[in-house]
Amino acid sequence: MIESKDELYLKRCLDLAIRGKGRVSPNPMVGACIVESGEVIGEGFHRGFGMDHAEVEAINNVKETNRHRIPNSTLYVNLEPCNHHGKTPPCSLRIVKEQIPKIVVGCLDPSDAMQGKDIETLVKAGVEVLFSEQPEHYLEFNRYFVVNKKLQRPYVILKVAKSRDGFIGRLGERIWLSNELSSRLSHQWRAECDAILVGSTTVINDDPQLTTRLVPGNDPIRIVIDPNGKIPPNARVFEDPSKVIYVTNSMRSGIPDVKQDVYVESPIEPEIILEQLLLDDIGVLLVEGGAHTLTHFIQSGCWDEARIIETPAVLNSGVKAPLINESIYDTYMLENDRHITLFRNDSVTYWHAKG
Ligand code: AOF
Ligand code: ZN
Repeated sequence: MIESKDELYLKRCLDLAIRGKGRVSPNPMVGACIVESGEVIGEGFHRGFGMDHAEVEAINNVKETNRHRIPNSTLYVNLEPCNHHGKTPPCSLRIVKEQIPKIVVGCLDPSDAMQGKDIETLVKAGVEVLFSEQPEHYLEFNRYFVVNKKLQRPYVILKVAKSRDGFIGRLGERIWLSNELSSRLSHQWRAECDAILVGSTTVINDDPQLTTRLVPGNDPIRIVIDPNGKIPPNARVFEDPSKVIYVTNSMRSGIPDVKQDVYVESPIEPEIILEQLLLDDIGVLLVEGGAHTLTHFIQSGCWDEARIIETPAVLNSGVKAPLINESIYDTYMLENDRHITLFRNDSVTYWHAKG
């Protein structure tokens, strides 16, 4: 039977796992700890896409003087250990080889192909396997990964900055709604994603760079949707060395010849673009606008989270912010005057716990 101390060690796994945030996608964030006689003798987490899995890191981190304790220990891990040869060998084999007698798991792997199958191998090898009583908590923690596996598309976050009276800007004018702090928050959101997507009107109107220059972290891939090939070749999104994916359904000359750029001729349907992006290992995507692009994603149902920054500015006229018809998930203030509201798309939720 699972005891409350077991759930505490599983929570510890999440504290470890979160250290991989922004580095492991489209893989899950996973942490593991090994406990013997009430003492943690090894801990580890998945550090980056393609790197060792958490269980292997935890085993490798057990000190030489403690290795003899491994065959009496319990291994805790927030996700079902894998049983396949992917970028790394199966963790289940290593667990059996190390003669770990018992494991406690936060949740099953959400992939249809794997769910529970990996555990079977361990059970057959005589390993005792216990499960958390709150698997939804661990699924929620890895909700990006769950969406990737269940829907075969990236986890989609919509970002909207709007004026107090509900406008996101005016056509033909570059209106600055952010202040220093909210810009930094937006850059932080970017850094936690694999890619940022904008439509052609945003590029023509605002000429954004779409980098994370205000915070430490990786620059995500920039994705530009330009159905009719209207973006000028000297737009700033093409300047930076990080990769640009340019999606159009009308190939034309005049687009800048930057080596890292990938040109995709595709129907401009969110479902089709997203399916392709996951194949390119983009597990989490930030859609930054403008109104047309955001509305397209909202109408297709292909979104998971929306983050709205409401600023004190009053514009009186302009492009209306898109409507999100979901209940508010969370809300907080940034300084005294920026209201942040978070929405979740309940129709694509496979779990019900709040993270
Ligand atoms: C991780 N990290 O700590 C665990 C994972 O291609 P691979 O070999 O890295 O395998 C990735 C899959 O392994 C992943 O989709 C998930 O099903 C499983 N468990 N993955 O990246 C980990 N434990
Ligand atoms: Zn593994």
